[in-house]
Amino acid sequence: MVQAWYMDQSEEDQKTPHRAQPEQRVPAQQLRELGVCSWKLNPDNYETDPELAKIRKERSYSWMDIITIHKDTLPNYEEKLKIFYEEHLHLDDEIRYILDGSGYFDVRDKEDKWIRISMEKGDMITLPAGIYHRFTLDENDYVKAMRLFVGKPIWTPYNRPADKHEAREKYVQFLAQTA
Ligand code: KMT
Ligand code: NI
Repeated sequence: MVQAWYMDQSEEDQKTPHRAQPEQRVPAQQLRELGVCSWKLNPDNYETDPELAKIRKERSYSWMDIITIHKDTLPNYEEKLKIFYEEHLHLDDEIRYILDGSGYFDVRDKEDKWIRISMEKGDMITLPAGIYHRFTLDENDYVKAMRLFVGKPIWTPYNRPADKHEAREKYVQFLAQTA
């Protein structure tokens, strides 16, 4: 299971864990109530892995590419990291599978508090359309991730506030149902 915890209030270095004190872990069930699903897979044979193939088929994750985020490999590294860490939403699900390295996805809970999800090699996650979130590298400064998509990818981030989008309104309704 992915490890997740509530964040402290400090705005310093985004790459550090920022665990609230005392520690407040977030179980997978609570993430599911936010519409966040996760899986643990074997990334060493991702090209032939039947488990990955099954998830992709069942959920129509037909499109994929692989992104490597490291200062020497990603063009406009600093600028992209900044964009990834702006609080935003998308009109579609954001699906990521960590093939190597690690990083953090932060999501807002029902009370608008930040939950930090630690993503390590073998972790796959789906963030639902309309959820406010952000991404950062951790102190290892490196991640290689598969990006999956239902249909053709649309990467557009809508920075907060973006409450008038239908995807957001639908997501808020979804949250109310699981309250
Ligand atoms: C995103 O949308 O935040 C990214 O693609 C970056 C991270 S992929 C691990
Ligand atoms: Ni995003």
